Amino acid sequence: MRRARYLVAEGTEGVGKTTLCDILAARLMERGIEVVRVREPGGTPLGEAVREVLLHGGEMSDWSEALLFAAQRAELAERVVRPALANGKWVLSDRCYYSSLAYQGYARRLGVGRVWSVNRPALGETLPDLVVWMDMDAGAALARQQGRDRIGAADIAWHREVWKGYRSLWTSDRGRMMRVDAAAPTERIGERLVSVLEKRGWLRDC
Ligand code: Z5A
Repeated sequence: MRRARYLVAEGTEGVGKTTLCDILAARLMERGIEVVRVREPGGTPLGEAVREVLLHGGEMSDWSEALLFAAQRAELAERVVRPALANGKWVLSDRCYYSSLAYQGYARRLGVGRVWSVNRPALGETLPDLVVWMDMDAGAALARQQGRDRIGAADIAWHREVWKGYRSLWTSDRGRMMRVDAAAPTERIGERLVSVLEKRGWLRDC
């Protein structure tokens, strides 16, 4: 039996995470793999309510923000991700705790280690097999995006700090994290990813 995998697209706003998840989901389903799509923040009734507060509510302290992200993630892990993987379904996620490490830990300067420590307990062993960092100039990525949420409305200098956060995570975590050039054509990014999954033997039906 092929083992179910938990794959995540990460990066600054507008880099193409949702588009990549769409392509990957289609490629996996063509191979008969059952896929569950999720997004963070969100993916559960509680998570969607928290998303509304986080992205469209009023101002809040940086730690309130970090803990709300952690809370919606705990709910998603418990109610959706773990059960899906246990049932042999692959999980494709638009963002995960790496966003909290880059946005809250690094760019908001709460500390990557401290933000990780409030996320870790609720996740247990439910950690992604692969985190695809879609790397692109933060300004060019923002220009692809139409609307801005409360967090995305920050200035470009802050989005560049988020990008530095991702780069720093990638530099120290080449095991779980893979970098792709998000400025490349979407189909090419999808093909590269499928070929990585093939090389790792994850698509083999044994
Ligand atoms: N946040 C946080 O602070 N801490 C956390 O722990 C978490 C999140 C989980 C969530 O927003 C906000 O919360 C986000 C981070 C913060 N705020 N900011 N910044 P979100 O995840 O819902 O939204 P987003 O990531 O900011 O944007 P998005 O809508 O998800 O964008 P995307 O998925 O990366 O891009 P897309 O929708 O696939 O593509 C954007 C456009 O570019 C679209 O028109 C595509 O057709 C086009 N596109 C995509 N790929 C390409 C390529 N390769 N070439 C050309 N054009 C392309």
